[in-house]
Amino acid sequence: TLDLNNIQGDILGGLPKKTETYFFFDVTNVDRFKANMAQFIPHVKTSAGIIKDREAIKEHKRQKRPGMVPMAAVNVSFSHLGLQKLGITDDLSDASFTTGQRKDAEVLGDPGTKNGDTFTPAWEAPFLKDIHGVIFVAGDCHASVHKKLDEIKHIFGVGTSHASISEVTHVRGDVRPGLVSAHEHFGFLDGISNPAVDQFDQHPFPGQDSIRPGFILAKENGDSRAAARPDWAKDGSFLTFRYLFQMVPEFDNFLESNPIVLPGLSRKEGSELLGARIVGRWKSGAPIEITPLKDDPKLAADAQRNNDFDFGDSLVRGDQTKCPFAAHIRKAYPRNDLEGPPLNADIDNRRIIRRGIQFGPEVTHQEHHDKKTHHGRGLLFVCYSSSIDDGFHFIQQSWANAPNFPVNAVTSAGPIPPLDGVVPGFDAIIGQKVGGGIRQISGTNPNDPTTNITLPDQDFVIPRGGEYFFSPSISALKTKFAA
Ligand code: N7H
Repeated sequence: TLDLNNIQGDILGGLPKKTETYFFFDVTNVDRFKANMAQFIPHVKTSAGIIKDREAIKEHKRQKRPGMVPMAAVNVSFSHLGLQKLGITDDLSDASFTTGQRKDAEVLGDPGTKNGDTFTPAWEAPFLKDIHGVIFVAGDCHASVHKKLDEIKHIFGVGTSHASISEVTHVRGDVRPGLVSAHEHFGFLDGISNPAVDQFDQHPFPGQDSIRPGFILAKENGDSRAAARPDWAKDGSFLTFRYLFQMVPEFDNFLESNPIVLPGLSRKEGSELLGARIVGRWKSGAPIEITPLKDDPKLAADAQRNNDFDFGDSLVRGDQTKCPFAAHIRKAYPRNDLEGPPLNADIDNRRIIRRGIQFGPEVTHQEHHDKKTHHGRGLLFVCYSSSIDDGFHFIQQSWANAPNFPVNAVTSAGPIPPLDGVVPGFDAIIGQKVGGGIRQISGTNPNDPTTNITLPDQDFVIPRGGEYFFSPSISALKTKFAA
């Protein structure tokens, strides 16, 4: 069984949060840092702690107490540069992690400039610097998080002459207000589909795939790289952080300008349908594979049904009527397109656990009127897996950015046969065009599935920073990172 007292809480379960601050730091004095870590570690929220917090929240609701349970939970994660700084030279057996995201950005397709062999992504300045680690604090409100973060900064002497770390930058995420609190900035309900992890998620929802813990946690059952990894890596997980800006008025304008024309649909409904077909779910969260032409908010709100689908044999038949092959959720997790016949491929190693949070303000009247973004907003994208190479890096490069995928996808079980005349195109949400060209997707019109639609030159999601980290177990924090 998993030792839930030894695993950081954001990985399994997720830190309960209305707001979250990511504090990126460099280690400036290794000896002092290791000494400070001994004081810091008791603050780290474990997966067992998360279960207790959930119970407290449930009890609070059951007793109909007002407001929210005051809460602030802390986790910590280190980059490859951070490990090097601390003199930890073990190879964690993940090329993306070792390379670091700044150097990986060209392969990911991030915009940037090339000077000779050197690619510099068009990121915010702090993310172009070396980052050793990130401490993140999630909580019920800004006051709880500030207070906790101040305590943590105090432990490391931040800003004083005896500091052991210095701030590189910090970013704050906030869930959106009111009725859209669980929705991301384009307006779609998020956080519906994550894999269930054996031994932790006891009661998976219908349609929620169970995976062995080793696909998320290093050196657990299922980790194909276990043998190559040092013992202390056990029960740690790689954290991918991406600072993703979303061009919301531009996205809305694209939908408004290109409504899908179908008998009986108003222009507005045609625009909503286009959005749903780009994502694979309606804004409510209802999957279009189950309800292709009309939203179904009741279905969306029902956790027993809202993830209970696969794509049937539609890929084999080349049929995009219900869900385009390039819909974001189909590109990022193709379900039985690969796992079903004829390939029966095992893609559990592509699964990630997503833990993002929104940042930035709501769209203003002015932005809506100008159809143009004036204020930065988007997603602090975070995901966990026991390999970045097999998880985030692969999904971004080989699925989202690859116009042909899943047609002609080559898996360990063989290739998918080509379909006459159908090129699925990019993932319109996160697919990046890598070196120019136009971005197209097919299958947005259910009545005319081979017609391509061309996406605007400017992507709707723009990466402006990021890094790859490793979130060690509590015992590893004590033995390798503290003195
Ligand atoms: Fe995505 N969106 O609003 O369109 N994502 N995503 N994502 N995403 C999902 O099923 C979104 C991003 C995955 O299991 C939903 O929980 C946005 C990256 C995966 O069926 C919505 C951004 C990567 C899934 C969005 C963004 C992924 C998924 C449906 C960036 C990895 C699960 C809600 C700003 C490379 C698929 C849900 C499944 C779902 C959106 C980023 C991957 C609405 C706006 C970078 C694996």
